[in-house]
Amino acid sequence: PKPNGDPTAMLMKSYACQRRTPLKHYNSFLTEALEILSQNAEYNDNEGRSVAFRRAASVLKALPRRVRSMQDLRCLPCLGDHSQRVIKEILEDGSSREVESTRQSEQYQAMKALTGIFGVGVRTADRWFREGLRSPDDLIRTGQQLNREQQAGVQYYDDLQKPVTKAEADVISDIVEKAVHAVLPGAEIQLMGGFRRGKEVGHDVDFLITHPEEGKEEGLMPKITNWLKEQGLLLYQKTTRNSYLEKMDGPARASSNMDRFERCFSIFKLQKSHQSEASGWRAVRVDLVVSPYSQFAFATLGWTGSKLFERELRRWAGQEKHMSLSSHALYDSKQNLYLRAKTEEEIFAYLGLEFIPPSERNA
Ligand code: TTP
Ligand code: MN
Ligand code: MN
Ligand code: MN
Repeated sequence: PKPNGDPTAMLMKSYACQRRTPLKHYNSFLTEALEILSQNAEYNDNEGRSVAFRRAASVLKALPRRVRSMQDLRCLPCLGDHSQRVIKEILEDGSSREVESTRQSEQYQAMKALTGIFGVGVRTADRWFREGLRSPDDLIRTGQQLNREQQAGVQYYDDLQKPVTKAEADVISDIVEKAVHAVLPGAEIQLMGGFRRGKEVGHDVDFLITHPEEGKEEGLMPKITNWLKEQGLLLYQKTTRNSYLEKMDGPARASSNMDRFERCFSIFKLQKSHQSEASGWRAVRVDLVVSPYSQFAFATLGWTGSKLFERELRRWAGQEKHMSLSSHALYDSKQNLYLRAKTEEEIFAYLGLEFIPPSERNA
């Protein structure tokens, strides 16, 4: 066969933001393995390695069929030696020794349990691991100093481990809509994150809030959280003020993935619909973000994910277009100006990318 005879190989673009990645795909048996190695690299503070495995997994998610032999991988981008070795072993033996020993390792399991606590990042988890701690129970038992966020994380650990269903997300959407409209009529609320990409479950529920009259959204978050508190719907909340100033934060900092919107990391008390269940409610993680109307398209793009898709968009903007993309703005370094956009479609167009709908951003 001709070297370029495989249409799959020819069509596979190297940036995830150039490809369509559906939620359901044909290669979970490989991508789950690569993502364990990615996760483990992250636990070991090796970001480069972590991203490399994640990019390799993402390429396989975009394939239109199951990989059956190494031949199927010819000409595919982003598959380094290490990823190929892992794939080869799985294809030949059914599993990879490196992946299985990682999965079983004490460090991987402890880091997974500890970073699984709301408010605990890799650095804190790693410090605890080196002190001999392995689980939330160990933290309680040894009386570890915890901040307010981590205390809530430990307190609601079991609930927050359980996936949030789409049905639960819809109930939360109704509550958030009611709260927002009670304090600011005319405000617009959009479901973001994994649920916007069509996921059936998530680890939290994400919302973006704005108002068509610029300025009306200022100081909105405390009003929303107060309303929710009065209704007894909040178990925990921490609000951070908007700290974005275009002149100071624009081009220089725009490539950072942390945005500067007014936001609230919270835990909702969600009443269960079936009273037969053992307890009448469960805890659910909810992220609320408020954006000025003029930045809404950028915020929408930035908060839809997936995380790899976002990372690849920013990399594409910087490396291929000399632009700087954030959840606030798109800055063109060649023309020295900010590019205004009202829709996600316009942003893709500025970036010279084909529009990818949210359901195909599951990179
Ligand atoms: P997440 O809620 O962390 O991820 P998710 O919704 O894709 O997946 P899950 O179902 O597990 O909840 O983040 C949602 C999006 O928000 C993600 O694309 C990145 C973006 N985001 C920011 O822009 N800034 C931030 O500080 C965080 C935490 C997320
Ligand atoms: Mn290697
Ligand atoms: Mn989410
Ligand atoms: Mn979130």
